[in-house]
Amino acid sequence: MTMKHLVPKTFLIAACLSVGLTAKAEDGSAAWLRYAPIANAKQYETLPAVIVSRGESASERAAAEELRRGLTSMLGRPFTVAKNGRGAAILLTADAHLPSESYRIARNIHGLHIDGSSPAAELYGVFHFLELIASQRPIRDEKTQSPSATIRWTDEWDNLNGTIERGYAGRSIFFDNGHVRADLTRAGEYARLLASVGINGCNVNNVNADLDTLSPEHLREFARIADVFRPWGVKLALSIDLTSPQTIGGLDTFDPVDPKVIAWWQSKAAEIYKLIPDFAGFTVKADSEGRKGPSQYGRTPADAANVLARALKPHGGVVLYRGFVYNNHLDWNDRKADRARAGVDNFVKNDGTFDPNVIIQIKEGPIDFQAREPVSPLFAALHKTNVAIEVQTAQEYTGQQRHMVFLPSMWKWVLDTDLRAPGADGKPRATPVKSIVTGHAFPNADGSARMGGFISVTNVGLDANWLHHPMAMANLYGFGRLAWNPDTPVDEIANTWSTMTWGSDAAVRATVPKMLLGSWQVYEGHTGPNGIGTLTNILGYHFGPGIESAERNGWGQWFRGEKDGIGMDRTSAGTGYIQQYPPELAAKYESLATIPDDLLLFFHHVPYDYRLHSGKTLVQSIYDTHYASALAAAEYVPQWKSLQGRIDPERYTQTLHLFEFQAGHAIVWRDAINQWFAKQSGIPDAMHRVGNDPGRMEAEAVKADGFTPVDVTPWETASGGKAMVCHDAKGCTLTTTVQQPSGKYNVAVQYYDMWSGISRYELLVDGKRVAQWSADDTLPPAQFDAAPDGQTATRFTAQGIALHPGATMTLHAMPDMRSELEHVMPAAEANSQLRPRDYREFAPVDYIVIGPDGDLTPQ
Ligand code: GCV
Repeated sequence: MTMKHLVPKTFLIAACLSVGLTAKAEDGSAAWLRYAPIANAKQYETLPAVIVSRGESASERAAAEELRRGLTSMLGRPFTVAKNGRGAAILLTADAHLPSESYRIARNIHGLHIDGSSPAAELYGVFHFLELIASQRPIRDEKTQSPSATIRWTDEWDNLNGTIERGYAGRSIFFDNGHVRADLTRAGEYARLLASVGINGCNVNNVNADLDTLSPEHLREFARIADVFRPWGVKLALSIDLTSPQTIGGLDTFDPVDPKVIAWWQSKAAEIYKLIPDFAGFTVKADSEGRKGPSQYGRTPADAANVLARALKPHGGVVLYRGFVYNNHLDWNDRKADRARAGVDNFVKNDGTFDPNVIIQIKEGPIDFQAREPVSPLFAALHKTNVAIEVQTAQEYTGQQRHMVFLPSMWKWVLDTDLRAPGADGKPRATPVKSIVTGHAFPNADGSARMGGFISVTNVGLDANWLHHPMAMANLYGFGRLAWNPDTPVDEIANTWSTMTWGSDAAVRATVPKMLLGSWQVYEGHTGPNGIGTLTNILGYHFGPGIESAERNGWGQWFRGEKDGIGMDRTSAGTGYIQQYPPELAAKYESLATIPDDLLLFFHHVPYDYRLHSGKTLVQSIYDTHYASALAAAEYVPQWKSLQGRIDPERYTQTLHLFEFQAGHAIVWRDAINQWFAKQSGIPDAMHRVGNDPGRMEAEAVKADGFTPVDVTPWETASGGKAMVCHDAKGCTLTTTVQQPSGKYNVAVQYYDMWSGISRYELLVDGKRVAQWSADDTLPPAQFDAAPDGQTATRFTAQGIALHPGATMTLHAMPDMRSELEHVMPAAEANSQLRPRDYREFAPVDYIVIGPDGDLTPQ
């Protein structure tokens, strides 16, 4: 008798009903605004069913409609919107006495008031109220809520051709084929999401701006985006190229102090504001990574920023001038050269010369969104200049939305880092980054807070769920929450986001936030240990391991892994970078006695057997951390599986596949880094794990038919440095004889899945097929030709395969031999400047591993 026959029928009906209620198919597009029915709606039964809003503006109408929609859906009873009302009601009102962008929620005998200082603030109040209901919190009078800073923007690196630089979730929601899309529905929905977490600006085009961004034709099109943003209180901003007066204006110069250039910017600003009266402003990337800038004329960043600022000022606009100015042709042989120094070196001399509507937009760390870097010293170096922090929700260096990495944990660490900048008396005082970017640490001369803020490079795409990995949306949500209030605890962000996104089932609530909250450290643990920066392929697309790509070139992301030791010496004896921090913090970083283990290699060059504060040697700590973190990543799979049936199947399955991918890729990272350190240091793993992988059979070592060996570059991204590839259109096989005792095993195949081509694989035991799969892109879109390496390495695991000693196990692989012409070129490429690629994929295989629990254990 099966279990099913033992279960009472009534129980089955109830179970089906409850699953049916909570688990309907979803595509993730609703993000955290799902408004799922809540379990205990009764607690809100006294909430009046009439929403009274007298406001006429589009934002006030949007606020009232949002409230109606959310409450009706969550509480399961009808709510209506009225212009006037008798009796108890929820009243949405404008209250000009409240501070700018602020709202207040209060109850009185007439019902409930949500008051906002502006229509957008009413929206913020409504979204906050809906969040309280979604998380089933009590409704109380709340004190006035105000944002921490004026600038709360996302930057999207979208190109007019519809591609997105460092975008990992499909093509642009704004642009296609050189124009603004005809259908801007998604852009409007995005603005609604942004408003729900208090974001008030969105820069829609790449900071590497198309040169004709400011042409009259494009400006008219951008105005349509501003129109769909407007009801949600989100203002449009644009990235511009400083050469515009020359490239599209036809002038013979773009020298910012030239009167013709000044006049050009003034007239361009007037043209923009005619079309977009609430235009937010410009973002500028100049003198950086090939973008031209004021240095061409011997002018300063302030000269350039101010000419724009003065053109925008009469209309109320601002200039976000990026602090990301550095030389990417540094001399690797110069031990004093240091990219990290660039921010302070380039900007501190201009402190106090920027206009009041200029804000310097500073990346959180001195390099470039690495898994961990110290905070940028530029935050503490500008005392008379507005500054904002730039973080990256797009996970360029942190797993590209194929790994779960909850970035609010990192951002909170950054925002809470106390730079200990001296006060007027010269003594160190509390100056955490959050106090600087909110304008309080270095106020204006009259004591008022400087303009400051928060920018997130977000890069949402046309994928239904915006960022591809459902868990990545926690980062966008968390960014908004921290920008509104940088004191928001990260566990509160994780809990609320999880409940709104995945529902209030107790097991889900107990599991998801826990997974999120440890995930940054897990990722850091198997990718970039001890402050080394990045070990990803910096010359490619920044995803998988490619350790030495950071060395011996002009990009300056060096970690100087040498025979005697590893790490950048940034002490006074080295590049002197540490001295850019205020003295108290500089002293802490300068001394080996006080430098934290997790930043050691960013600041110091130490031997591989250097003893950390943890008591372990550096190299042993690296080995251990990589095994522990890969194991932690692997555990996401069973943790997530424990939630099956408690989450709608569509999002459950998509997320499961991503966790399975992450588990495999964490092993790629672990082995690449550990093998590299073992070779480089010559110090073996005290626990004999590195290079000793029980159950692993190298593809090049088993019986091969048709396959031929290839060297993989870099060597550490293949087990043994080699893989097998199949150039035979009929297919190739690898055959091995099982040695393991009889039992059920997970069998994992480590292979390479290029963006181009779809190879097919089959696993057979004693001639019977036990699994089959296609190599059809779990990976983020490649921006360069793909090859077998750390970006494309992935694995498939066949679970619970019955094996016995002497059984014949065969891997049969069919390469994709179609030529470029036979493939339909993806639109992304047809529109881009990318090189034509080789579409063939020769079914590359690295190794096969048989284990009692396959890829879920450290091998
Ligand atoms: C938009 C890094 C990225 C670039 C990006 C640049 C920037 O270098 O890899 O894609 O360019 O940062 O922030 O300007």
